[in-house]
Amino acid sequence: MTIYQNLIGGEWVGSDATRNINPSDTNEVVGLYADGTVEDTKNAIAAAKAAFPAWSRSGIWERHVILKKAGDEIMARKDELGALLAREEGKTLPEAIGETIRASQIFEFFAGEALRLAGEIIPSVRPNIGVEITRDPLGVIGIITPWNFPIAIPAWKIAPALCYGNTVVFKPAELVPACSWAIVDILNRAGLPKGVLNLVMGRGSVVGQTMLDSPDVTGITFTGSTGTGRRVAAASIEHNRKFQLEMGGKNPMVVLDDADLSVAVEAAANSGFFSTGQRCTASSRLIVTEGIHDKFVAALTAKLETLVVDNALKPGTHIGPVVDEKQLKTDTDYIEIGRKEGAKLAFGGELIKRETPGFYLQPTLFTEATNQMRISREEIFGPVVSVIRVKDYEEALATANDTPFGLSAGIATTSLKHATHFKRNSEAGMVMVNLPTAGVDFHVPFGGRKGSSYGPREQGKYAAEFYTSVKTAYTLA
Ligand code: UN1
Repeated sequence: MTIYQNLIGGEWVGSDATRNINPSDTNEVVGLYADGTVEDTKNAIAAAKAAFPAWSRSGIWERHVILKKAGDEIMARKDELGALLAREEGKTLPEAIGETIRASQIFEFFAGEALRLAGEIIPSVRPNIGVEITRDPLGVIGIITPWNFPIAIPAWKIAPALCYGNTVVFKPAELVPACSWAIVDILNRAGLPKGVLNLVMGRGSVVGQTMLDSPDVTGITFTGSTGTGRRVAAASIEHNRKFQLEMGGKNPMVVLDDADLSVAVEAAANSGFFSTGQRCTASSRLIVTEGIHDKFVAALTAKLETLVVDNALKPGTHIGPVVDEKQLKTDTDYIEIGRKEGAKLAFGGELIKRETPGFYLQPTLFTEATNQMRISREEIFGPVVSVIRVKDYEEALATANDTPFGLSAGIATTSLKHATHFKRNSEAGMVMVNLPTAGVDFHVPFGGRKGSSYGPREQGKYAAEFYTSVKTAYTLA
């Protein structure tokens, strides 16, 4: 089998490989991917540092052309890359193709942003002095990505990093190196100068740690678990380094008595269970007012009965497998915790066998949960959702906000008054009205509050806040 290597200073290197397993069919090895060492990571950082001066001064047309070419190739290969994504991560083929299209759109967006770089000219308060405000690139950006969006999250970090003139050391999650390798290969062939984008696949404890320890990494953008996020923060403070964290969620979806039942059920089923519930934007707390509670639970349960859990590549599959054995154990442990805490198991909870051996788990719905239970407070990151019954809108809003997280929040209602009040008073970074809490646009800001996020927003033109440093220059005329 071919070994997919790391890209360091424009050269493909590395041999010690790790196997990437298909969670829909654990007999299948998706590929062999290089296992980066401390030395590889140091070389990658040195290459990125050496490439920075020239790339930071490169023309905006050159950046535009490279990012556009990458976006075009990803779109042209959406079916093939989507299938690769579905094989390595386990989301369904339509979801995986959708994510690949999103990655392409992100490159197209930042190809455009490269041509729109601008600053401000402002008069000084002192006579005969002009003030210019511009944005400089940060330098070497360390990019650390999670396994649940193997192509979109790398795209939404790599594209802005390059657009604003930074160089990159990129470490994808160990479980999903295939799509990362593919987009690095695409960008490399699109004409990036040597050392501008370096790929170091491998373990967090080796590659990630070496990035954290290096004073030459001037910014780190991280999406992943809260625990690792805290380590990124602590190490970055040590180096006075800029950092951006996107961590967990325990996103609420409020369903009010006046909701359109089918809109509420569709939004809840999508947010809670699609992509196997493995999205930081997934909704795992359904906060439902008394008048609609029983009708809503009955309709959602009926909907869950129709959802097919099977091999991600099989036509007709709605929910693919859980990503790996470790995550499956976390999910089943939480199902046990929910039972012990006294929530009522209304649907699912069991492992299932399919034609191919994989990590298949039924979508699982608890009812009669309270907001104080561990299943309502801790991020599970699987297809496990709790329904919490509340009296009225006021109690629903208070319950929605009573969480250590603050990424996304939803409300299903036909009341303009409640929708408006919820948009204003939700303590989340993103609020969705009559829509799933997950599934975001590529051209507008993404991010949360409280325990979910730290630092500037990602995506859209707001991405510049992280990937650049503002400069204020005064000139005596
Ligand atoms: C989405 O819901 O469309 O890790 C994107 C995550 C998020 C991305 C969610 N950073 O799930």
